[in-house]
Amino acid sequence: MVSGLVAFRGRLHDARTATAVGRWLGVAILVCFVTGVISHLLQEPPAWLLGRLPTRPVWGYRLTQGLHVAAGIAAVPLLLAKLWTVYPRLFQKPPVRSVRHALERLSVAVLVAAALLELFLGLLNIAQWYVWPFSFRQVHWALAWVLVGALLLHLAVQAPRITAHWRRDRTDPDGPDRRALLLGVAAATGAVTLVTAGQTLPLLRPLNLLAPRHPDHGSQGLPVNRTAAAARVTPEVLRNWRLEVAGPRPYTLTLAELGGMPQHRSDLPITCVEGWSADARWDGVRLSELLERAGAPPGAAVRVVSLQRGGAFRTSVVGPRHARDPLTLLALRVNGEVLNPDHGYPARIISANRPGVLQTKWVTRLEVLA
Ligand SMILES: Nc1nc2c(c(=O)[nH]1)N[C@H]1C(S)=C(S)[C@@H](COP(=O)(O)O)O[C@H]1N2
Ligand SMILES: [Mo]
Repeated sequence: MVSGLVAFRGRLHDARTATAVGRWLGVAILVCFVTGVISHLLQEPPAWLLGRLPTRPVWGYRLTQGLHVAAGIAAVPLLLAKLWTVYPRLFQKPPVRSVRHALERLSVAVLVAAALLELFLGLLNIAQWYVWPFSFRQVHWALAWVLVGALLLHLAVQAPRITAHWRRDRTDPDGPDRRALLLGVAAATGAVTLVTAGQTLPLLRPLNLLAPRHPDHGSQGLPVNRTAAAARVTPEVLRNWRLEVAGPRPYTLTLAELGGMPQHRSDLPITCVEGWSADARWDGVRLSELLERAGAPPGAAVRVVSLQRGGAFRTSVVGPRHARDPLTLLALRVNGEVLNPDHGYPARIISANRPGVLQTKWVTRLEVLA
């Protein structure tokens, strides 16, 4: 190793430290990956899955997406610590010793680049900073597979070292330097988790200092991601609102007629993919009753169409189980008040164990799907 890097030798940069930090990072990435796959499948279920998506537990998606974002945030200090630990190896000389060595280094380069980019995109997304021209979700999804593939390759290549250093070496005990480093990394990881997890964990709410969202800041006790103004749902657009239900026996309802139907109550959280979630009390008409009235067959799915003009979340599909679930409402009220325009006045979908992006606001049309 060249002399300029001497300061980077020593046990803070050895395989034992790299293994210790690496396994925490590995756990965080694994949690992100598994929960990310779940989130992706819920948002864009393939046809075979749509009819099988579970409606319980009602807090399922809240848990998995809360974990996804918390583990992603925790991975940031872990990744930085890991890179700092292996730093001398990233700049070793000569850069390439053999074909095998070149391939190994190339896989590490892919791993580092994918990990940095994936976490960076995720952070920008939870800050709602959509500065790129591409679809966040498609890129985040594709990169996740690159990252996991490169990680598995890395684990395979490094397996002998990892197993050798998994346990503490009794002949070479952790000195105060390594203990201090690992403690510092653990403290930093714990701290960023504590000051952001309050966006989904009610217990940690008072500590929610850094998360972009505070679940109880916002009108009617809920945050708003897209306002009526942003969706161009103006008073003129709302003036002649009707609910159209298209199916074997199509019909149309005014708001007064909808309000005259039996009203039901659901206590359900909204869980945004960006990691915040909040409980709310919803009142409205059961989706299942609206569909029955249209003569929908029992296993039918429904397309929900919003008044919103354009945009990816203008429509959503409610799968058969959710369509039949007594908790799924076309909600007219939230937390005891008529929905305000930002929360989807006059009517929105609310359902259990589903991502927030599918809880379509400003609903004007339901289409029974064959
Ligand atoms: N029509 C429509 N519905 C929508 C959205 C949207 O952009 N357009 N955003 C969704 C997202 S991303 C979330 S998290 C929830 C948030 O609901 P809230 O604003 O009432 O809290 O609404 C969903 N419903
Ligand atoms: Mo969302």
